[in-house]
Amino acid sequence: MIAKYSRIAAVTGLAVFKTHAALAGATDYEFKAVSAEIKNDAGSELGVRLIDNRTGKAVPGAVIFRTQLDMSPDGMDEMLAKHEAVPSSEPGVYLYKADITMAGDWALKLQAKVPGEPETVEGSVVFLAKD
Ligand SMILES: [Cu+2]
Repeated sequence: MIAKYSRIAAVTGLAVFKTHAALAGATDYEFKAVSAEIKNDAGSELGVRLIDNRTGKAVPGAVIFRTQLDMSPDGMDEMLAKHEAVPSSEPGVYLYKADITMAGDWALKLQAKVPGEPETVEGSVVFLAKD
């Protein structure tokens, strides 16, 4: 009886794996810091690289339509920093200038539309601001 149950579980697991492989999704993408250390200063530059984890390659042409920069990693969810997108010369890298007002960990939270991906891609990238 136990053996029979295990066999069903194994078959079900395989089916789930196949479905996932066939359908790409938002979780195939990841935002990573270009440099995790930033200056605790006005006009500090933050860079993120959008990676397709299936290929390991950077993804250009994403439209990042919503961002928030806050100190949630240090328990200060309501502490926000003003920031704006600035042009990047490296494909797949997205840059921001931010007015950082406190040393410590900041999270840049992003929502993006990625070419060929119907789901919204979300990310949260932590930067350490140093004096
Ligand atoms: Cu703070």
